Amino acid sequence: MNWRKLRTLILWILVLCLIPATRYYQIDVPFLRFLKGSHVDPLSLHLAGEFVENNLGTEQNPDGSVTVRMIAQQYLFIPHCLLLPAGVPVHLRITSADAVHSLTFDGTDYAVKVLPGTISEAQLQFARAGEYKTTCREFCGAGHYAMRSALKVVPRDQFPALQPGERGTCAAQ
Ligand SMILES: [Cu+2]
Repeated sequence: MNWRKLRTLILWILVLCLIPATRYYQIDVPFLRFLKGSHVDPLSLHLAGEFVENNLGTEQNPDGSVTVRMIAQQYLFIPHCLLLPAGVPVHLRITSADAVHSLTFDGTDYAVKVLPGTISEAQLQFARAGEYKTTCREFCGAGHYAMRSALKVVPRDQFPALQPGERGTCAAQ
């Protein structure tokens, strides 16, 4: 092989490596999730499994952190108003019942892409108490512009002590 051919070959390898590198967050993460087995059936979310209605909302963990389970669907986030304590780690688990959505909290940099069939996980933390608007930032259909919910962050000592099976939403306050 002469130098010219080798140069072309190396260039092609570099170009081919660039494609997955720039698309990593679109391709590899859902694919890895699929391999890990964290997929759910979007059609039976409300009927059985982790995302049934009485399991949605904020769960207190023994170590002081909280786990939040949510569903994004056209055109709302469930629970519609989320209640969280300030300054504790939040493990978010969210899935979609239909289209691709993106969960964002106004005033923060958090953005979680939500896809039907897989569970999106994210680690969040809200340092200050206050109300944040929860907006969908991925066009998901005709009612997308109205897909807004609320997040209420309260000081740690004002967050209600939940029983093991109990889930916190704004109604719990
Ligand atoms: Cu949307």
